[in-house]
Amino acid sequence: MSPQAAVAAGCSLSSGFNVSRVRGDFPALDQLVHGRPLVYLDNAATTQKPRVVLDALFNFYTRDCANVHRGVHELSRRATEAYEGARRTVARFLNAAPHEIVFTRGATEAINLAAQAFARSILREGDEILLTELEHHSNIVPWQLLAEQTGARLVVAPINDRGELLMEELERRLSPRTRLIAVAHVSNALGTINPVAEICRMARARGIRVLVDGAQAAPHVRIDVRALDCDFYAFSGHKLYGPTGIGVLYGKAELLERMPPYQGGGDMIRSVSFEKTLFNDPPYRFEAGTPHIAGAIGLAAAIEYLTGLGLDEIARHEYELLSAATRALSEIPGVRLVGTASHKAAVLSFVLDGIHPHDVATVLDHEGVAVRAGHHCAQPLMERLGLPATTRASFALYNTLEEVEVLARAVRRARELFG
Ligand code: C6P
Repeated sequence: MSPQAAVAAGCSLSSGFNVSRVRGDFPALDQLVHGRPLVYLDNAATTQKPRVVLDALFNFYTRDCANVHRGVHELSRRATEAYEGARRTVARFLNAAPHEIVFTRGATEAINLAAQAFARSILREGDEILLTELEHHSNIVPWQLLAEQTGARLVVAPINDRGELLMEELERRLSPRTRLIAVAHVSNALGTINPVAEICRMARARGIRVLVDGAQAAPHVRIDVRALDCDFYAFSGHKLYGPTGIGVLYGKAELLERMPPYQGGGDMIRSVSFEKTLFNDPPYRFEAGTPHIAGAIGLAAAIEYLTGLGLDEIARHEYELLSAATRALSEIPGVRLVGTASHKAAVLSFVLDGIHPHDVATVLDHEGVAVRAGHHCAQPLMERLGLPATTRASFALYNTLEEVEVLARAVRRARELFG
């Protein structure tokens, strides 16, 4: 197929990925916003949902709605089978075992769970937790709370001006008191893909535990927790085309087994008396109360959808979008790209000379283009970069090269209006 024919057929040039067909799977994309076709480029905040996910939720609530692990009746059996099937799907997606998969409300709760149920018991006064300058607040504040509770202290590894981790500096900050490294796999504000495998290797050699915040990696990067050899891996379903309110904490089995519960309640126990409670095995020990059953089922449908399309095909398509958007915005006078790491996933942050990022985002919204402006819940990073905020376009598998052109036109329009 010629490049022109590929574009006409809705195929991404390098990958043969049929984006027109894919877009048909996402009902929300087919709408006008302020009279213009929606160009949804706020995917790092949350993604739109394919029909298979909506159907999975609908089917659960219309046919199989029951609580899990409790009833002997048919609907409860079906709900339990679907919920535990979802756990197996997530385990395959991460190359983990099902009993290493804890369902949480999202990446934030997953990190809090690891902090309170694991790290709290290994930290002593004066111990160190190593973070990086590009972390999301969800991978800073839980560790700060824990530091206050235990007397541990936070140590921060720096980045360069392109938004890349300075690995020698990171290594220099590892001390005999470092107990844990908590690092983003992909930066939400810059798109930098961090060398987490290398970080895990460094940590392993020193007996340091590693938690990887995979909230922005899971939709874009193939994840293999065994190959990474991380101790914990956290992500959210809603950034991965799944429902909100569901997320995952992967933890190595040997660690989960040693960990005390995070919360108390039903389903996380083996037996309860007023004198003593015996706790259930992992992962149930960490899932107190009725879980988000429909959410887990919807997440599994999203993962099956993604893997059906092909994770490598998706990555190629998104790389093409990011490259085209990087070129298009670089050509606009007054645009400065923020985050130019050599290894990036589908995020493009930028500032426009003399125009506040919120004003840029407002003009873009009027053109039908949804982006995020602000500090992106990464205030220490913004401070490091000397910026109050950026405008951020973030891409997903259903975005097109035509949408990249609409984005670039809308940015030019913002410049005309405010410049
Ligand atoms: N980032 C963004 O617009 P939750 O809210 O639990 O689903 O995910 C938290 C989180 C953790 N780590 C990273 C790297 C993230 O990007 C996020 C969420 C969104 O960038 C909302 S602030």
